[in-house]
Amino acid sequence: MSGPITTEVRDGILIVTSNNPPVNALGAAVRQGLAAAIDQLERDDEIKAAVIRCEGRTFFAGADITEFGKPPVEPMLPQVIDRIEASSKPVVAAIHGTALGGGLEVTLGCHYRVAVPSAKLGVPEVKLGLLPGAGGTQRLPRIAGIEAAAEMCATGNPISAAKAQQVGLVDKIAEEGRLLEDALEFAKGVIGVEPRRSREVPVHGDPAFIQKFATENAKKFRGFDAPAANLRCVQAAVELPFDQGIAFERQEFMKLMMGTQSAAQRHIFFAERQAAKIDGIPEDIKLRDIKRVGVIGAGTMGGGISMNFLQAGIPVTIVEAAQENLDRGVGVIRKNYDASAAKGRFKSEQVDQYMGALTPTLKLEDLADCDLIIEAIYENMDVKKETFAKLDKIAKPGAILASNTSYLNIDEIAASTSRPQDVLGMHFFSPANVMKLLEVVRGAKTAPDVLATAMAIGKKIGKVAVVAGVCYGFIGNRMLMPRQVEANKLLMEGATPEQIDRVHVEFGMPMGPFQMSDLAGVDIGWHRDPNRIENVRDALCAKGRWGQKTGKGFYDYDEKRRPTPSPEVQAIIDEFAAKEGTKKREISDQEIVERTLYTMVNEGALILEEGIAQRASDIDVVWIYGYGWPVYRGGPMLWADHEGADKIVTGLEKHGFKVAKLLKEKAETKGRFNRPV
Ligand code: T1G
Repeated sequence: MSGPITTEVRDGILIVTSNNPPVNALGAAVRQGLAAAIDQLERDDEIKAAVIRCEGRTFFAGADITEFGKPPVEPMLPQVIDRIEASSKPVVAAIHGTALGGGLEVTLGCHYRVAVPSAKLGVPEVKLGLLPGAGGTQRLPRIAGIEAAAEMCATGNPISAAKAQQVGLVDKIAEEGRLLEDALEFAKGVIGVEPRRSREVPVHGDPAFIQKFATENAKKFRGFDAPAANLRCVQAAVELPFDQGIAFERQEFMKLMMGTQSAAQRHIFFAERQAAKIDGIPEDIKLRDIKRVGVIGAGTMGGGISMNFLQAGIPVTIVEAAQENLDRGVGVIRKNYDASAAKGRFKSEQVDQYMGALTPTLKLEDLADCDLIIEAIYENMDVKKETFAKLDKIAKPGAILASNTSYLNIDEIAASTSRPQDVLGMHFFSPANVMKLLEVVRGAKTAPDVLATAMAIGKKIGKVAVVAGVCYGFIGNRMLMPRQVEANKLLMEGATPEQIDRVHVEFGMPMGPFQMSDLAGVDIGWHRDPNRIENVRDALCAKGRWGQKTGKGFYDYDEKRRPTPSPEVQAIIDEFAAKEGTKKREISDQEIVERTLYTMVNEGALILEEGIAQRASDIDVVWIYGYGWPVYRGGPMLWADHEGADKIVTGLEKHGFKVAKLLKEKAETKGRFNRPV
C-alpha cells in the first residue's frame, strides 16, 4: 500500500502506521489509507485487532487545515472515524506527541487509547474559530465526561496523558520508547471482547457545569463565536441521542466554518508561521551561536528582556550605570519570578536557577564575552549612539548589537559603530517578559545571518518575531500614530475619551487609546515642563494626571484602578477646543471607526508600499500579538479584506484623508491584502 498509510500484521494484529510529515495532518491520502486499512481489518479473519499509530514527532495533529475552503475529497474524516468505531474487532490508538483536533477524534473512534506520558491530547479547533467537527463534541462527554469535554472544547487547551487517564480518555500509559509494544499488548488483551464504542458509552458528569463554565469565562470569550458553539454542542450531547447530536454538531461546525471569525483565526494561524520566514534568505542559513546575552539597562524593559533569555536557559549579563538602579532592577526580576512561582508557573528551584544565570554589573566592559547585546536604555538617539560607539570597542567580533528602541532609526545607530552589519533592532513590547511580539528591525546594512539569528533567538525565547524595516515606529507604533492623532482631534470636536475607548473595546480591542495611554503613562514622551502647556496631554501632565500610576489620567481611578470619566479632564478638553475655535458636534461611532481604524489600514498599506513589512499578514501578526487586536478579526489588513477596500477608501475620502496608492488599487480591483484561507 503506497501513500502515507502503511499496514503490517504482527501476531494477528494489524499495525496501521501514518507517515505524513510534518505533523501527520489528516489529509485526503491519510483518510483514504485509514479507510483501506479498516477494510483490511474487517476482511482478513487472521487479523483479530488493530493498532493505529504515527511515525515522526506526533500522532495526528488534526485535520489538514490547508484543505479548508477547497472542494471536499472523500472519505471525509467523520466517515473514517465512524468506520473505525463500527469495526467488529477492537482498534487501539497508540498516542505520542500531540493528538489534536481530528487526531484526538480519531482516537475517540478507536475503542481504546494508549499514550506515552509525554503525550498531549486536545481539541484546539476553538482557537481556529471552529469546533471538533468529526464527533469530538459528542464522544468526549461520553468518554471523558461533561466537565473535561466542556473545558477542552471551549478553551482548546490540551491535557496531559496523566490527566487524560484520570478522566478516562486514556486507558493505559505506555512506557516512553515502548509505545507500540505496550499498545500491541493492550490490543492482545481485548481480542474477542466486544469493542467499547464511544457512541454507546453514556454521557456522564454534571450538565450544570456547562453554563457555569460559560459564565466564569464570559470575559475571556467576549466577542468570539466559537466557544459558545462548542458548549452548545456539549449540551446537545447531554440532551440528544448520539446521531442527533452529531447532526447538531455538523450544523454548528458549518456555521463557524462559513463565518469570518474562523477565516480570521485560521489566517492568523498561518500568518504567525509565515512571519518567521524571511524573503530572500535561505531557511538553512548558518546562524550565529548565542551562548550569552548582554542587556544594557535594568529598567522595566531591560529586566523583562533579561527574563525571556533566563527562562530559555541563556545566561544574561545585565548592566546599569548606578548601583541602586541595578539593585532595583535585579530585585524586580526576582519579584516577578517569585510572583509567577507563587501562581505555580515556575518551581522555586527554577527561579533560583534563572537568578543564578543573571550577572549584574556596572561595567559595560563585562559584556565583552556576550554573543548578543541588547540595549534597553533611554529613548534618546544621542545616548544610544554614544552607547553603541562604546559597545563597538568592547563587544567581541561577531557579536550581534541590538537596540530595543521603539521608534528610532537603526541605520543611524549602526553608523555609530564600525560594524553596521552586526547591528539591528529587537523591539520588545512591554511587559517584555509577557508580550509575545518581537519586531526585528533590519538595518540597510544588517547581515542576513544576523537577521536570521535574531529571528531564531526570538522564537527560542517564545516570541512571535516579525521583520520590520527602518522607519519611525517600524510597523506597530507607526500605525498607532494616525490612530492617536485622530483620537485627539475627535476629542476637540466633541467625542469624549470614554466614547472613543468604548468604540474600540466594542470592536474587540482590550482597551481604547485613552485607557491605553493611562496604563502606559500619559507622561511618556512628555517634555516635563509643567509651565509649557500646548495641548491636552501637557495640561494633564502638568496637573499630575500621569495615568493609572498616579491614580488619575484621562480617567479617575479608584483603589482597584477602576476608571471613571473625569469632569476635570472634560473641562481641560473643552477649554482647548474653545481656544482652537473648534465647534463641538455629535460624533457617530462609525466616524470614530473610520478616522481611527481605517486610517490604520491606510498606514498599513503605505508600510507595504515602502517594504517596511514583508507581507500584509506580518502587519496582522504585529497587531494581534503586540496590541491585542481581536484575533477573530484577523488583524488590520485581514479586517480590511473583510470590510472591503472600497468601503474603507470611501470612508477615508469622506474625511479628506489621502488614500495610499496600494489601498486605492485594492478598492478599484476588489482585491485583498491577504489570500483567503
Ligand atoms: N494542518 C496542516 N498543516 C499543519 C497543521 C494542520 N493541522 N498543524 C501544523 N501544520 C503545519 C504548520 O503550518 C507548519 O508548516 C508545520 O506544520 C509545523 O507546525 C475535523 C476541523 C501540531 C502543536 O489546530 O497546533 O482538526 O510552516 O510550526 O510549533 O475536528 O502545529 O513548516 O510549512 O506549528 O511544533 C486542529 C494545529 C485542526 C493543530 C506543532 N488541529 N497545529 O507545533 O510546529 S482543525 C490544530 C498546531 C480539525 C476536526 C477539525 C501545531 C503543533 P510550515 P508548527 P510546532
